[in-house]
Amino acid sequence: MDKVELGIIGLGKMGGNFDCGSFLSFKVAITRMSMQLVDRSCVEYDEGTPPLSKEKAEEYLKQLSGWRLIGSARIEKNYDFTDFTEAMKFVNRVADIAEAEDHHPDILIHAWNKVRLTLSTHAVKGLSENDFILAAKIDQMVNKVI
Ligand code: HBI
Repeated sequence: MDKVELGIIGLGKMGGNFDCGSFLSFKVAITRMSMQLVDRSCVEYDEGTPPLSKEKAEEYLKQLSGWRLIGSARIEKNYDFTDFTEAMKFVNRVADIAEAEDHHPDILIHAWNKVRLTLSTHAVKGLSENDFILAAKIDQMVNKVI
């Protein structure tokens, strides 16, 4: 990362028409890439943004715990609770995180004490970094509560 930044700063000093806007968005992209998913925030995607490749999704999955890839278009995790009340408490905590990030999982509460969370991004018609960021924040919440 240092090398990339130094290269770009070097280019700026060389003169010519250096585009500061592109430089800044490049720097933001590089900074995001080097951050842990859990420390990042969900973003809004422009129309036409492509979904993540299966390879990239598998790479991000390594930062999560207990989530699995379904095809290449969604990730899923199943939870078992002692009873319905505990399942509901969990779902409400997930709802708070989802609202704070403006990114929302599909939530299935079934068999009175089980929850299935499914994440995908409607805007990209598949998986985006938002899905992994939200999943990482849900994992962190679970680890804090237990
Ligand atoms: N949640 N899973 C998911 N996917 C989306 O594309 C999505 C969302 N929540 C809110 C939302 N999109 C948009 O309304 C905002 O990002 C603007």
